[in-house]
Amino acid sequence: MSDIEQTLSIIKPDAVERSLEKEIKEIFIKNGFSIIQEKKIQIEKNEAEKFYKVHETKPFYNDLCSYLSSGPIVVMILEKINAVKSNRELMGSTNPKDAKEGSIRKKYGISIDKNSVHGSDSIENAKLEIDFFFKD
Ligand code: 3AN
Repeated sequence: MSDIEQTLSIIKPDAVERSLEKEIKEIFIKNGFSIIQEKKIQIEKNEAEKFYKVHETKPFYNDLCSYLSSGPIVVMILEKINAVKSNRELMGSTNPKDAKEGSIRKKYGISIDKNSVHGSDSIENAKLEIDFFFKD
């Protein structure tokens, strides 16, 4: 049995800057996702640090947080059966060079850091990430 799930997606600054927001949303919709909520925001670096806390020991943490807070982003709650896994497949590998043909990162990603989209990596993290951006 498969469950309807929600996952958090972010269209990152590199993609918003290149006006890819509409195209990327269309890809989600064509692939069966419903966009339940969305907002365009710019976050402060300290908020990015909280969001990416799991990566705080990584060498790229500081640059990653600076980048996510460097410009507007679009955060969305996506819903679909098996949304978490389905979104990870649709996004492709973290490094666009390794991402499979037809994936969002293959098509739009510039580099491992400017990889155009974020997607939750587990059901638990999806819940935490949705709360992070959408709990009032
Ligand atoms: P994903 O976004 O595919 O789940 P994670 O969770 O391993 O990948 O990494 C979070 C983010 O950190 C990635 N989206 C990417 O922007 C950045 N990142 C991951 N690995 C590297 C790296 N080796 N160098 C620079 N940035 C990285």
